[in-house]
Amino acid sequence: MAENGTTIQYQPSSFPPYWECKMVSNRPVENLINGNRSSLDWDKGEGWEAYFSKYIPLNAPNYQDSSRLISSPVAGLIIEFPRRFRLNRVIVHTLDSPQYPARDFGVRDLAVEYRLKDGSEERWIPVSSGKVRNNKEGIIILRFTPVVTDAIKLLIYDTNDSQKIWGRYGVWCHYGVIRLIEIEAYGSSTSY
Ligand SMILES: [Ca+2]
Repeated sequence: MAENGTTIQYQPSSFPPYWECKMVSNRPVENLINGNRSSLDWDKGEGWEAYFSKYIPLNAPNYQDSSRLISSPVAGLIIEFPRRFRLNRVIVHTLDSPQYPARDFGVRDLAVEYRLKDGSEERWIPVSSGKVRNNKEGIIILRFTPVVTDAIKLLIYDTNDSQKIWGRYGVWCHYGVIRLIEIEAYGSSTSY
């Protein structure tokens, strides 16, 4: 997608102010739109890898409720197109190879939203059937009712390697690694 003017950026998740989240990535996020879908190139630097760790501190309201820790995404990836397109399919390639199988190293829970511009306002709207839970596959195909938009957002909620523990200081901790190879969007080639 990159060659036609499409861009991608990482967006830190907006958590309640009493949460803490850290993200570390050493690979360019542009690897997700470079046209290379091969997990076999992972050790050559292909793909995007981001370490996340998320905490609910002890002084947060209802800090014992661990379900809240995974009900908010750890990362958003915004893909902006040079024009508006009618889209009905997003394909996400997560790391999946004999050495790094998706069931152990891939993303597990994710969702797709599209940008709706209404005058000067813009909102992110979930696409229909745009959520995936407990994924173990390397290729994740999301089909949805067509939308006309100039941007989509992929939200990552959880990964297959993640841990959720009751930490020694009495805080819930959720940590893991996002490993993706490529993100593709399809629909009509007509501009709107
Ligand atoms: Ca790629």
